[in-house]
Amino acid sequence: MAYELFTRCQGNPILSVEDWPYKANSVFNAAATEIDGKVLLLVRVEDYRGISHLTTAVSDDGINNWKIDSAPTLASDEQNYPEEIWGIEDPRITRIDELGKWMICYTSYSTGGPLVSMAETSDFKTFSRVGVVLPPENKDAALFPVKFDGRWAMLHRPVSSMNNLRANIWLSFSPNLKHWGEHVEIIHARRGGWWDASKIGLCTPPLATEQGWLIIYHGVKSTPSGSIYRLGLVMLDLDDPRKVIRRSSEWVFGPRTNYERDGDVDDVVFPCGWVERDGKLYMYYGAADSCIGLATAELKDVVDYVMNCPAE
Ligand code: BMA
Repeated sequence: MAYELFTRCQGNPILSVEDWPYKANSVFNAAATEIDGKVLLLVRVEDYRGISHLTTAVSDDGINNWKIDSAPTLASDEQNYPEEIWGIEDPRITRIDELGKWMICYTSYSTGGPLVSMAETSDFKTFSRVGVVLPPENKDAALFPVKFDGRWAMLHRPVSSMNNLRANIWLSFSPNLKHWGEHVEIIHARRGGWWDASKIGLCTPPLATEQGWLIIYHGVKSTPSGSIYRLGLVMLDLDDPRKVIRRSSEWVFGPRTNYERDGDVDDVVFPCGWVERDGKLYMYYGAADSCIGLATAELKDVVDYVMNCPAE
């Protein structure tokens, strides 16, 4: 029997190009947050040039009746930010109460490869760019919502040419959200036949729980017919997120349905955001780089699951 911690929404995929108010090839890998009691997704939209931009979709219940911006909400500004020349992708949103705004980490597709850019907003209508915060090749970045010993912290995923491009998750610190240092590698891709042996990367931004910072990461397995993107859980220490407390041995969510197995890139589930409402986690994920699915779980069950996993 297939057992999964998360339950797919019956209406999946909850968003696809058929819902889009303007011409688009695919909509996927959406960041998520709450604003004015509604769920807001910042969706990666790929146009017919193959270039991505970001567009908001807002819903009262986070499931139905999405109000989608009629034009791109945040698109490349290659005049002022040349690193965005081939598009902006895969955003992660962090609400920072101390600053009274949201910070967005996203991938800019530059001529030198993917890199990490950051922008801020207080309404998801106007945005102000911080610019490039980490050079290529790097992606899958998200901020913590609080400071640690007076400095901000960000998870991200640089790629090294060592070991067949195996890629691991790093943590860095900053006094001002712009200049980053104290880099430390904290979560490693496994080896051999493991589901997360090829590459790993952060998916959802860290969520504070009593037991620690909960994150979902993706693990890639290379197979003769292509890569499979699946999801695992990690708990980081609440006071010192450099410490990994727990990590799931098994994947907790993977491509299973038609819309996850078959698309522009087959066999991909890729969440960039989640929200917690009344103890329930709503995980929004890109499916096969083509549409957006929703899967839910009780936060308590997810925390219990990961706390029963082996210590790292
Ligand atoms: C990753 C990212 C994601 C994408 C995934 C599968 O490297 O680029 O945007 O969903 O590959 O194609």
